[in-house]
Amino acid sequence: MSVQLWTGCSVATMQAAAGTPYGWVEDAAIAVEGDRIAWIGPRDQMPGLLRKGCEQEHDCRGALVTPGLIDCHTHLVYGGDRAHEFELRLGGASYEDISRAGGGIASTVKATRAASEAELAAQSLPRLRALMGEGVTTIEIKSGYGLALDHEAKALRVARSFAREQAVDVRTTFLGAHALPPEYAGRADEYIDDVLRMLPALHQQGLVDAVDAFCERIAFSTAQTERVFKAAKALGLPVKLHAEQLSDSGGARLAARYGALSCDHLEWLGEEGAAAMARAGSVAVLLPGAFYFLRDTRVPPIDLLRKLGVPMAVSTDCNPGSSPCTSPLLMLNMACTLFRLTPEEALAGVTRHAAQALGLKDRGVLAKGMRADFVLWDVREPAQLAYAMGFNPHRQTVFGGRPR
Ligand code: DI6
Ligand code: FE
Repeated sequence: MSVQLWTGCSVATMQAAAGTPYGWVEDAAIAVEGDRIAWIGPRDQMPGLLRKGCEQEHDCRGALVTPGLIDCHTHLVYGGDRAHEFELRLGGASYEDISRAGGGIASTVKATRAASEAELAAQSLPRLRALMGEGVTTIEIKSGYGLALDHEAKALRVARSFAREQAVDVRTTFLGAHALPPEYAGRADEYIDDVLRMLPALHQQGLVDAVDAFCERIAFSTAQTERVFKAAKALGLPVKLHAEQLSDSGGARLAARYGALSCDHLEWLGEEGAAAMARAGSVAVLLPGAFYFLRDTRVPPIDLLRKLGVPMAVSTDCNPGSSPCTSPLLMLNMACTLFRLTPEEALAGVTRHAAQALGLKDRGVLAKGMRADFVLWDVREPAQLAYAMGFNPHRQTVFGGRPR
């Protein structure tokens, strides 16, 4: 047995069952064997056998340790940027105005299609590196800016390549039903036919972990979304949904019927939708960056979600149009400031509940048998992670038991 020991730290294990805020362990020891946690707890309670098998001891010198952060909703792989549209919006145009005038997602589709696979990787990698620099160890990346088989495949391959080349785990989501590509203008149902052809082809290439759609008046109807969900279910793939971002379209209720892993955005979520999510066990993924960047004023129904026991995740939504954000720490702050989450809820949102939103049972909390993905921070208490704005106290990330 070869054990790596990490000591001299306090740990926010984020275990709900621990019965302490943040699953807190003072003066902790973490024993790592291979890519798993072999033991974690107060140092003076560690079994002697583990100390004997210890190959190397790392002194964390008073660091706070949390689970590796999980960014469970991103559109990180895209070409170009939309700084010009940012200027237009500052001049008075709305996100929906720009979208209807052929800008918005469509302009990113153009840039993404024009980029070669290598160019797309080169443009996207700095964003991933920024997220990793704030402790991200697992990231979900959606397609949805290719909107044609070859370009969707290209983007998903780029996303998958990051898992091989960087010390990070990547889950890929097919978001073919993100927007109507220009060549299908006025023919949304025919485009959905195309999405239903793309999905099995991409799945066969091993590029799809889950299926998402944008259910909204500027995107796809519930009927169109349901066709995509049916196809996903037929392939045994889990679904999730961009739901009730700009209006209450009934997306959450539909997604819940298909046992969605998560419903995301949710500014316009009503009682019925929330109740359906609670029954289905779907996670509410909150995206305060998009809320902030679009200067939204309608806050997701946080009290209702709390009352119904719907787990809340928090994510960057990293994308060029509504949340050009590569900072999970800033999202913690905004989740607290804008949505009134507690710092503990916010941190659970990028750890335990983010893992649940991706259907991953081996991470998100620090406990025996879990993946040894954790972060050393130069702060004393976890609330400091949500409190500061634009300050990064990240010291080191351990990914699969190895310092990154
Ligand atoms: N909702 C969003 O906020 C992003 N996609 C979506 O379905 C925005 C994507 C973009 O504007 O490029
Ligand atoms: Fe999104």
